[in-house]
Amino acid sequence: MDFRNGIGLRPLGSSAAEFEQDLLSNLYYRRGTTVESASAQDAYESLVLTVRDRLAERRARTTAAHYAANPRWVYYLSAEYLLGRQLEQNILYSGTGEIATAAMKALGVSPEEMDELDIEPGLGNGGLGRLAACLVDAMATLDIPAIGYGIRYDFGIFKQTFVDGAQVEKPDDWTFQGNPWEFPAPDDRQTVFFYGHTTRDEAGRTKWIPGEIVLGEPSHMLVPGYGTETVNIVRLWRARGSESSFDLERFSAGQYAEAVQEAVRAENISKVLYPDDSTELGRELRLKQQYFLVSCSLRDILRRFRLWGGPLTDFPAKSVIQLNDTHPSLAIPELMRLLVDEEGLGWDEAWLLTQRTFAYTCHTLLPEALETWPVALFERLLPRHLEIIYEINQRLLDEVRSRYPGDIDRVRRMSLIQEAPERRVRMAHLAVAGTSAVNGVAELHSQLLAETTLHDFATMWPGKFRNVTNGVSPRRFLRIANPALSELITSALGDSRWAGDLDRLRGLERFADDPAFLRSWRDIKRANKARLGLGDPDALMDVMVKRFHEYKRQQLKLLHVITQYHRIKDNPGGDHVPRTVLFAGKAAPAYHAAKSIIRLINAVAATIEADPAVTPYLKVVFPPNYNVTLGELIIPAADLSEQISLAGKEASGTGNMKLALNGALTIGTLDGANIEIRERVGAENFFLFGLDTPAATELKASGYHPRSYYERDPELRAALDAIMSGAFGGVGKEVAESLLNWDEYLTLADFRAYAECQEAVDRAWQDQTAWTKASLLNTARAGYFSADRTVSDYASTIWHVEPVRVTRD
Ligand code: NBX
Repeated sequence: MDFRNGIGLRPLGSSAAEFEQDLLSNLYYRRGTTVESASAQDAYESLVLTVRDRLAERRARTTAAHYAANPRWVYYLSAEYLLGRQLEQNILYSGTGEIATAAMKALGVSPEEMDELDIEPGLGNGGLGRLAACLVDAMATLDIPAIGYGIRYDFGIFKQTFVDGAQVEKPDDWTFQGNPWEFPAPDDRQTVFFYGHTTRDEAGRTKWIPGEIVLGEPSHMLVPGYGTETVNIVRLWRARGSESSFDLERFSAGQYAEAVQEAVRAENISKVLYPDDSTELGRELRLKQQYFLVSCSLRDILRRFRLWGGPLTDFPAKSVIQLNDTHPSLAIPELMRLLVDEEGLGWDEAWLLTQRTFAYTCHTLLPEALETWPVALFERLLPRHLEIIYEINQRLLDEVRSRYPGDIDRVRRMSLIQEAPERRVRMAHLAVAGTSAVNGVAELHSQLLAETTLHDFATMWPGKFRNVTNGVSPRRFLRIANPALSELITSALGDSRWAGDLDRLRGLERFADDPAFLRSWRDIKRANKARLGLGDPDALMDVMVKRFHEYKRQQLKLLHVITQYHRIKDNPGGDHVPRTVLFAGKAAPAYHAAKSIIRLINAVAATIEADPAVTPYLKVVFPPNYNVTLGELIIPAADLSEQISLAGKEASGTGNMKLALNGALTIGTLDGANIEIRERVGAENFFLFGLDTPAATELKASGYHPRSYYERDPELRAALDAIMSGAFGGVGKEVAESLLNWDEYLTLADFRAYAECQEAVDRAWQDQTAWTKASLLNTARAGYFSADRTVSDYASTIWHVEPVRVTRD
């Protein structure tokens, strides 16, 4: 027996009988129950273990191959991962579909029942978190040696419920039943420092004397590649108090709360995922979270580097660390601290190694979304990091001064420290300074970053700036979410290789004028609408799914819904195209304007529902708690994809890609990746409207008066008047007032163009053959938006990494 190189493993069986046998073993030996007394949860967990074991075997071989290759690794640092349910994906990736189904049948449980018990880890807010999940999936699929690092929050993104139409948040205790997908690795725990002060030791090195010490305990989930043997991992850190954090003396004295307060304080660090930055709550804890992630992950990365030996100067040759936005950007001063204070390297050498190791992805253009932290907070929580940041800044600004002598304003603008109204650290500037590549997430976004938000840096270091357009997992969002369409595509193309090579969808274009094929295509869309079960499957399913934010302009869609409602009321016998308008998404708990829009949508939906003259033509639905699982049900059912953000505001969007891939036609502005989608699917298969970025900028600069649009446009006026006069249960007046008086995102300016474009949608819908052809062409030409392409772009232009093939034996 050879225990090394994974060769000592006895391969798990691939027959149905062997799978059933293993399932029973897991039921008996791991769950400690029997077939007779097994609950559905027992069956589910045994099934998970049986599938997981097959991936764990691949994981062992992957590790062996990686050890042998000693490759350059990709470390993806992200505060968020929205992984979605694991069971169905892992059955697909492990190739156990048929045998697992047979075993479930033998056990008397159904796949649907098992999927229901498979809880989605909601460890993210929205696009950024889901992108992280799509990218780690694609890295494994492309055989790239990679680890995703993140935080194992006890509570994920809140559960959204509606009470009288208003969003009410409930905690998401996602591990209440445990998490059978996870491998705890307590022996790899790390120690994390907070607070305290710095001193110098005898050798003149800086030492950080902490005021609080917390443990980080990792566990990992498997990330298999599709159509390959590679299984990577995401490693998630959970905070714990140290052994001495429990105060036995106090406990014995009956001071129960005091006895555990230190442990509670430590564990609070990974207690809950923060909603996006529209909330002011818990700022200190949030910064603690970020440093906790960074400190644990960097120590783990260095531990791994040392497994192979080699001088620290080789570190960048063996590791590239991708920062998913600025949330993990403390990794830059932390690596400097480790190299200079702990490893004794000189500053200049450490700085070159650091810059060569890191790359930074920016996901926003909104200035208010660029993270800054009060200097005073830094000074208390991370005193050594503040010193390091000052040193980085000093050297950065020296470079600026020598490149642009006398340009004091440029120095002020580029500083890592914002001076007024309060001294704050600018994390995006830190991230640009400390990395060798900075990328936006769609062409327009990358261009605007270099022209506006990060213009001074792009001028000084033009070579650092790149674009990597986002992509989505074709497995999760087509193969798994849309099984009927997948089967049709597979039978049309002759095989299922498209799921690992999405450009193959191009082959569908041959069927664009094939009436029988188009009929099947349309039947599947109809069946997907019926499966979703919200509204008439023959109505046009008009879908807007995304986080609620004023820049995304759900309010624009709502004004159009109200206009439609008025048109139907005014002309009850008219030739109206029946539509189901579906909204889904969450608002940050403290983002009151977004919550008002949600409440108003629900009120409008109720008013319409109560009006029998209108219901045959118009229905508004708003299923609560949009998440990856619900997205997988909604996206395949969509006919129309709403991507109507104000041009220049949405970094990319990824829902837009998922919807196009599932054959929805887009109605959208020239924003984010919409532009690239339109270029690829063809302008004739895309409904374009609205101001472009230069026009929007100009309109704002020349003085925007939303009220003038209200005064000039009778339908717009009627919609806003209806809200103001209380037509929707008195709800939403603040929404209308904000639009009339401020309208930061030019909703009213784009209203007429949007309404006219929607008329073009209605006309197009009348010709079902032409519509279906456009739907098919959207799918056929969306291959570019595969996360596999995104990862291969990162690999060739930023990471410079090579795949490592994992063999079967
Ligand atoms: O990242 C999103 C962008 O808005 C999308 O345009 C883009 O497609 C997507 C992936 O690149 N950003 C995003 O989801 N941000 C957050 O969720 C977020 C979370 C925490 C926070 C700030 C933003 N503090």
